[in-house]
Parts: sequence; structure tokens; C-alpha cells
Amino acid sequence: MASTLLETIHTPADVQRLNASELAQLAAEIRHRMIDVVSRSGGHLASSLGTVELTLALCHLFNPPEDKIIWDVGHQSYAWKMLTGRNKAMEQLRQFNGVRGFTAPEESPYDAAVSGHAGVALSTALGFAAARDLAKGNEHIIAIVGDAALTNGISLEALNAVRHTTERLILVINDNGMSISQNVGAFARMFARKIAGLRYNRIRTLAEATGHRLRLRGLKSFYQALKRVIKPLLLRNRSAIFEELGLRYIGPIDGHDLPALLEALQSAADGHVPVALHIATIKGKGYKPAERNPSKWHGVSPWAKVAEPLPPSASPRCSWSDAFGSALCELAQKDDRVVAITAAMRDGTGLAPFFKAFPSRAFDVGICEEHALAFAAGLAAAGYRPYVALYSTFAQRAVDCMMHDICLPSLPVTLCLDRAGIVGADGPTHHGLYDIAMFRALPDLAFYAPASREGLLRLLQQTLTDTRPTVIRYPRGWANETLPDLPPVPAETPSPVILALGDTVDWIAPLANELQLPCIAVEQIKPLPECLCALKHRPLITLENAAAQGGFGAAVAEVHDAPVLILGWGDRFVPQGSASELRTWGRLDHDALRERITAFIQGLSCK
Ligand SMILES: Cc1ncc(C[n+]2csc(CCOP(=O)(O)OP(=O)(O)O)c2C)c(N)n1
Repeated sequence: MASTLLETIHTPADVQRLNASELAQLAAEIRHRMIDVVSRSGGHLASSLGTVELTLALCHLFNPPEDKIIWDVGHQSYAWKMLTGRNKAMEQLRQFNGVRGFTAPEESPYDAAVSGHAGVALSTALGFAAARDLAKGNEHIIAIVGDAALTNGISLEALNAVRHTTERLILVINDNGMSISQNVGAFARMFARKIAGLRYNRIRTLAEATGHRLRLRGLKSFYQALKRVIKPLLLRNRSAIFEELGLRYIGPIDGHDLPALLEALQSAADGHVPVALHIATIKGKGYKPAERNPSKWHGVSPWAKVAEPLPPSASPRCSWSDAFGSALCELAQKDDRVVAITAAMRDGTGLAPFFKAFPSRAFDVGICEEHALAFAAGLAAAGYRPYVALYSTFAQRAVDCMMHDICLPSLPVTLCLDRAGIVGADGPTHHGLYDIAMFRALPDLAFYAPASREGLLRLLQQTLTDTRPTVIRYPRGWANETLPDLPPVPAETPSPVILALGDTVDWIAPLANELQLPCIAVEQIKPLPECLCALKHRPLITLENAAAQGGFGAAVAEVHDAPVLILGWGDRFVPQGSASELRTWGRLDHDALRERITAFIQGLSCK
């Protein structure tokens, strides 16, 4: 027997049968369940709390999976997952073999597109719309894009293309005024006037209602005058921009007012022009701590299990991001050419202290990774030393800017790649595994992977005197202060040598010591480390927290004369899970490494 209404919902058709009060009850149950699940699994809570009514309205009015609902980033899709057959499975949210924290077509036919990286939903929706139009189909195509994701270059390219691609598409702009932290830029300023817009809409509704009630003859013309004079003042250029782009603008609508949402979506669905439906929502809606501090509650670790505060550790550890942020502050203190750039990730990349200490030399460009690098090129050409901090996975967007705008003119820009390597529960869209393969082909680039906090500081220091473009990659998690002890390379025997790149020195140190295999912690990808010359005829074992194909080991094998065993992430997308689950899955845990290395060494002696 189902004890909640939510437990009786298996598909959107079940939502369609509910009346207004049942829908309100369901909204409350969804929020309750979401908070409960995330308290145990961790995840993106605040954004998903803000889209509960929108999700209910979409399920109530439309018929997915025939109608395509495409979520940008997808971190706001928890209610969607609950209403499309995955409520029970949410118990395993973000866990190994469990429900993904973003939409994933391989998980459910209701997830029309993969998501995780911002800015692509409108383009994908346009593709679905073009396909529908070609097939003379009738289904609805709806993209839901956050106010921050809307400012991404790909979103803007898609906006430019809407009108000449299709006549029927709904773009829902989910405007909560927030990226992960405060949204930035001209769009954010324009949207900030939504409050005024909401007020206008309330005055209009009141005027209409009063007119009906009193049957005042003059009120119609009063209302028209109100519309002529006040509406442009309050909404100013916001609706004009969308209408110039060929989309009918509806809004702003209170995104937590279900009847208003249903009416606006129905009106958007009935039209024969593309619609931009602008809704105002509250990030964290319904959970006071998240409403008060939506940035902190954007992505959270599980908190239910932590009954008491953890005891203070003897040696407080420092994350790679914090190590980077404080090192850059030191550099900026000494050298006023140093400037920092983030693409909407000032907290995640450890740059928050830099923004505080050097506000005029810190730039948040929004979710615009390509712009971040091309912008850095301009600053560098003008004599500054820009440090651009991006997550490895999001930097994939900007490879061309690195090649065309930075490496070709050889500008002293340092690209600092955080979360380089596996990231855990965020899964395949967020693992930073491809940067070595993508960037190492670029001529004139210096490319490093520090193995300790001390290494990161030294390499950052070095970039101040080096004039080459540089990439520095480091993983998610805690940074070692210094290197672990490793068996040295004996000069007299030609035994195989392990080259452990960056953070993998921690993975291999116990095994290298156990097998007494010589091991070198390598911090340099390009140019290749000088130690390779001395190891010329020795078999090598390379290890990297990156895709093996095209990575560091592949670079070594390209030039090395003796056999090379390349150990890294194999040629398949890595799922979500804890670091240890994933290392077992990828045959990179202690036992698998022992097996693979032993087999390699045995193979050598057979030759
Ligand atoms: C290309 C890219 N860069 C950065 C991120 C990291 N990121 C995840 S969510 C987010 C903010 C999204 O804000 P918005 O689009 O307004 O959606 P909301 O969370 O407010 O619903 C950012 C910057 C990303 N997912 N993709």
C-alpha cells in the first residue's frame, strides 16, 4: 500500500489525473523526499527544489516521452526523475550503478538528452524541433534553461537560430537570479528587473479583475494606457530582445504558482511561434537553509549521517582548489600583473579569497569558458599575467581558444585545470579525463601535473618567469603537502621503472614499496620529463589519472625505445561512484595494478 501520493506516481499520466489540491500535496511530498534523499546521497539540492512546480506543470500538460523535455545542466531534474518512474531508484542517487545526478537517455526514455554541461539544451531542442518539422510531427519540444546557462555562448548561438529553424518550440527560462553563486553580466541585470515585471503583471491582473467586477467602461482604456505606458517602463528591453529574436515573450511568471504556470505553458503550447516563457523561481524553495544560502546548498555532501561535528584533525588538510587559490593570492601580492579569471566557479576553483583580496583583478565571466580564454589572451597581450581556473571537463569547450588565441601567438596565459581526473559522484559528464589528450598536441605549450601542494606552488611560481602558455592540471580532493617515499631508481640494474604522473603517486606508492619497484613522481607532461633520457633502454610503466588513449603514457611511448605499459582510464566512459569503486571498475586499484604490472614484468622476461 502506498503511504504517500508520490508513491502512486509512476509516469506523467499519473500526474495528469490529479486535481489542484492533490498537485499541491504532491509538490510538498516531492520536496520532502528530495531533502531526505540528498541528505543521504549528497547532490544538487537547491536548484532541484526550485523546479518542483515547473516539473509538475510540465508533467500535467505534456505527454513525455513523445513530447521532448530537455533540461539544461540537468542538476535541477530530481523532481523530474521522481515523476518519471525513478522515485524508488532515487535511493541510489549518484551512487555506483545508481541514478545519475543529471538526465541520461540510457537511464530513462523520459530523459530526451544527456546533460551536465551548461548551455546546450536549446540547441538540442532545436535539433528535435527540426526533426519533428521534417517528419511533419506534432509533438511539443521544450527546453528549460537557467538564467546563467542562458548566457553561455552556445545558448546565445541557439537563440540566434530559433526563428529560422522552427515555428514551434518553448524555451522556459528558469530565472532564480543565481548561477552557483550570484549570476553576473548584462543578462543578469536585465533579468533582475523581473520583480518589477511581476509587479506589473499583478497590477494588470488586478485591473482586469476590477474591470470585470465593476464593469467600468473607462477601465478598458485605462488598462490599455497602463499597458502602453507602464509595461515598457517596467519590462524595458527584456521582452523586446526576445521578440527581436523572433520569440514571443511571456512573463515573468511566478514559477511557484502552479495555476499561473499551467496557464502560461498552455498559452505557449497553443501558439504557432516559438515562445520564451520567463519564470521567476527561488533557488532552494521550501527548505529554509537552502533559501537563505543557495550557493552553499547548490551541491552538498550528505549531511544526515554526520550527527556531530567531526573532531578537528591533527594536520588540517587543504584541498587542491584551496591550495591553488591561496598560492595565487601570494603571487598576486608580489606581482601586480597577476589577474584571475573564473567561468562561474569562484568557490569551486578556490578563487573566492582572490576575489576578496583583489576585486579589481578578479573576473567572473559567467558560464563562458571560451570567452574566458580569449579574454585572457587580450589581457596577456596587454602585459598582464592571467590565470584562468576551469574544471578540466568544462575546459574541453575552450580547446580552440587555447590553440588559436593563446598558443599560436604564444601568450603567457596559465590555464589551471581543477578536477582533472575522476571526480566521483557527478559521473561521466564531469570526470576530467581528456585534457591531456586534448591539450598536449598544441605546440609551444608547457603542461604540468603537480604531485603535491609543494609542487603546485613551485610550478605556479615558475609561470611568472616563463613566457610560454601553460596548463597545470590537478585533481579533486586533498593535496599532499609533500611527496610520499618511493623506491629509488638504481643505476646498475635495467629494471622497469614506474613513472607516476601527478596525484597517481599516491595510488602507486604502497605498491611500489611492496614490490620494491623503482618509481619516479613525474610532474611534467610537455615537454616530457628530462629523466626519460637516463631511462632510455629501460622498460617503463606509466600511470595517470586521465584517459590512457592520447595521454601521458602515450606521449612517452611515442618517443621511448623500450616497452611501455600505459596505465590510465581505458577507452570507455567512466561511470559515477566513489574513487575506490571507480578504481576497481577501471582496474586501477591496488590489486589490479599489482596484477597488471606483474604480468607486464613477466612478459618482459619471456622476450
Ligand atoms: C560548461 C559548464 N560550465 C560550468 C558548469 C558548472 N555549473 C553547474 S550548474 C552552474 C550554474 C547554473 O546556473 P543556472 O543555469 O542559472 O541554473 P540554476 O542552477 O540556477 O537552476 C554552473 C556554473 C557547467 N555545468 N557547465
